Amino acid sequence: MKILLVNPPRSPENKILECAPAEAKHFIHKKLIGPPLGLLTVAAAVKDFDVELIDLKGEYDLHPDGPALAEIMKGYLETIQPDIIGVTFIASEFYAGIEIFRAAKAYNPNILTVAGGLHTVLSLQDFHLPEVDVVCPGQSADMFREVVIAHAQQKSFDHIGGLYINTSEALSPTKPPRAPWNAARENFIMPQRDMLKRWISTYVVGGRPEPVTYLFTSLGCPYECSFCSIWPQFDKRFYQRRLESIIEELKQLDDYKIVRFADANTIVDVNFISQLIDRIHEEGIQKEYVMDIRFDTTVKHPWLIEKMAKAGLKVVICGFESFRDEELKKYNKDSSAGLIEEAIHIFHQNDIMLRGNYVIPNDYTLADFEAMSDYASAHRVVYAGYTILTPMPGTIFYNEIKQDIIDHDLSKYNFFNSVLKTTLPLEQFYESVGKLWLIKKGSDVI
Ligand code: B12
Repeated sequence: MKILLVNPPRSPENKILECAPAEAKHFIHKKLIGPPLGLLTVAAAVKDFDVELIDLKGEYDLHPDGPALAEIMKGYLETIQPDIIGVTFIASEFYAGIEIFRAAKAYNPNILTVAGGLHTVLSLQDFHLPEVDVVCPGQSADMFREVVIAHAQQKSFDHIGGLYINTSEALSPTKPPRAPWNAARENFIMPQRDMLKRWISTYVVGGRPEPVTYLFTSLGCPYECSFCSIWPQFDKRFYQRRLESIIEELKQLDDYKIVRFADANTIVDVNFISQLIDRIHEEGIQKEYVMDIRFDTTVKHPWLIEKMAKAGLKVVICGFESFRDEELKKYNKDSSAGLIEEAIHIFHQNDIMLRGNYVIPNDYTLADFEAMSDYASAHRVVYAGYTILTPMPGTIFYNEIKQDIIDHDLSKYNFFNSVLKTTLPLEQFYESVGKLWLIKKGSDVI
């Protein structure tokens, strides 16, 4: 049984970049890099089978002018000859993922196509397509394993709980309930990082030569920001990993000097993180860390930020979202904009490079852009990000606003395109967002 797991390429849609003034283009995010942690976990769950993983983001980073997706896939299909192909899905990569399945079916209609990942949880109905055979929503490495075993034994999948099997009428759920599965704790699976050697040189950030890897210390989020996909993915639950399991993973990361924590918020349980830092220290683990930390948490626990900085915390990604309390309230951010300034101060005091991210709503007028620009100029951070408030399918914000969506092209759902009608003429809106990217402290690009 030959299994092929595929990380789809990025969506090329980026209107902010297209419309930005020339001098801002350098600073605008063109791509996020990093290994596909979810697929590495799925790969580990079936490692006793013949499994290969291809990272098409990495592949296009190695060969930006490489062949088109269908052609690349044809090449891989010919060499690997898979029986099963699994793809991970987020909204903006939906069409690319489906194209991968289409290429597989065109090559050999008997290849079983299995979809997984965030978008299968948040927008299951999108997968009712002839190219898709099975959908495994959720933290589903175990389900995938059962699918592989059943397929190898030429059995049906009806006995596997939590699956959706595609029929011409509908995506049909299997009958047995989903067995309890805690992917952060008792069912944690160590990601199979050695599968990505070919692309490791592409996992670099901030002009540094060393590759970065991702690691999660928790899954889900206890906050409920209206635009966010993460807490709906985990049904509002928060799962903290076991401390020693994180230490064990960190100790295995000899190939990586820089570790990016893939948590929604790394500091939720203050004592847990404090103990984690103590253990990192005790074990003599020397790495540089990149983490997502909330600005209100930072202001509440400055001692912890100082302690983390001493242990190697170098870059923090902080969702400022807005400089206005009424907007934060609308987003259900559960925080006050007045705290941003103090948080910036705490990070800078500890020599932490801060990426502060603002989200720009579609109704911003020139006066709003001016106010945003004034605020950001007075509160500069090393790397600043200004993306567009986007109703990701399956979020609260999507449900609130879905009647106003004017663009349903999922490849635009990556925070760099407006899918809602803007108050300003569209080009002017994008240009104004693009211009904001010039407001930052340093000259680096992350
Ligand atoms: C790591 C990560 C990345 C990595 C790797 C992703 C990849 N596939 O290459 C990189 C850096 C490349 C990345 C890029 C982007 N990302 Co990203 N990323 C994350 C992050 C931080 C963690 C995801 C993760 O690893 N979770 C842990 C793993 C174990 O869980 P998992 O991925 O869900 O996988 C499990 C299950 O879903 C399932 N599963 C997953 N895939 C499959 C496949 C099969 C076949 C099966 C059976 C099961 C299965 O099993 C896995 C194990 O249990 C999340 C935020 C978060 N904290 O969750 C954002 C997140 C997923 N990213 C997001 C976005 C938008 C992007 C970008 C578009 C951002 C941008 N504007 O550029 C880019 C896309 C590429 C680009 N334009 O550069 C959004 C997605 C929103 C949405 N609804 O679509 C998130 C939720 C961030 C956010 N706050 O909104 N990202």
